[in-house]
Amino acid sequence: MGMEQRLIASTGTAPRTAKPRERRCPPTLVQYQPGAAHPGAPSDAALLAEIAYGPAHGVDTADPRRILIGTPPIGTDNRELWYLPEGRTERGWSGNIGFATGGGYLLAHLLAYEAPDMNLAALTRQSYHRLLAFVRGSPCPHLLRVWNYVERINETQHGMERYQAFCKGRAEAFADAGISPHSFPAATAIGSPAAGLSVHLLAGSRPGTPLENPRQLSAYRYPPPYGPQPPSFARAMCFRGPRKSRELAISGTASIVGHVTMHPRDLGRQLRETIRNLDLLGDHARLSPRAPCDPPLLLKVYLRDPRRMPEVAPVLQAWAGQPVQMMFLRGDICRRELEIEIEAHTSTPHPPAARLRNVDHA
Ligand code: 3EB
Repeated sequence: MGMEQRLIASTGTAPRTAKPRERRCPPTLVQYQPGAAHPGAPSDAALLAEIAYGPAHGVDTADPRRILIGTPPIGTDNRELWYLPEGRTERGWSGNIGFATGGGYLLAHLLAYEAPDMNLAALTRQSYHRLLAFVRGSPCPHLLRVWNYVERINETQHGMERYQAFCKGRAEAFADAGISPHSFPAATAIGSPAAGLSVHLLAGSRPGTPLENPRQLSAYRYPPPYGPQPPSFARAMCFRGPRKSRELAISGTASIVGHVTMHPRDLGRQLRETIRNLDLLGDHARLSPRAPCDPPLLLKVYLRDPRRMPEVAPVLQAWAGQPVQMMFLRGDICRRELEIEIEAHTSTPHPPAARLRNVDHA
């Protein structure tokens, strides 16, 4: 985390503190920063979003860039900052959709509640209809990454798990919008006791390249036992970041091989299986093994049981190497037997790391 603060300092007006051997990498599109959300509005014009995590979902009507997600932090507070190194964001509200956009990216979000005449499937379909229409009508019509937070995701209702109802509504909205599985975004879907359905997304002016994991069946091909409609997401999305960096957004990844849950309720083994899945996705896109000058790897870890965090952190730290920014959140994974889900993000500067390594070794 210290590293990324230095990076920001080195591009701003602050005095240069770089030591001779320190690497210079450009500021990244997204970063995790320890600490609670600022009480006031962020002053930075280039900030796309400031996402904080706490006991409930929330939005800030005064500043649509600020959202609160109801998956509480484990250990330290963390904020997630989406940031354009150059340029200004425009922002506003369109109905219940809050948005900020700039430099070819769009961050949009929505928080909606079930009602007597609107069950979770219907609410999800309606919410996605609105979000997809808004994205399609914007200068950034290509979905890259979506986060979904679903109230009581593991409960059964109307003979269906609520996660399945969510998947049904989402799949119907994608079908209605004419979005085929080959254009599905990377995604996370996590449960919490927090009231409401919270969806936030990143979209771009240019499409990304979705990636699948050869070790896992594509989620959109999961067979019927998992629900009437399979989940609508890609395992990862590769896209151009600011200053031509290469961004890799890896979806929530769990201990699933093929379509089968491995090591039910065994956190230690699930962690290792999840790492194998992350490794394989990373191999595709050179996430792992990591070159010495690769930019920070961001890991967001959702745990069903927050007390297990001390077992998980050192394993991930050892696997990832330095530098890594880790955020631990308390959340319910969409299959009851799953204890852990991990999402990741990396940014590789342009020109590629090879040139930066030469500088380092000079
Ligand atoms: C899985 O691999 C685990 O429904 O959007 C991970 C990431 C999972 C995203 C989603 C679900 C979703 O099936 C669950």
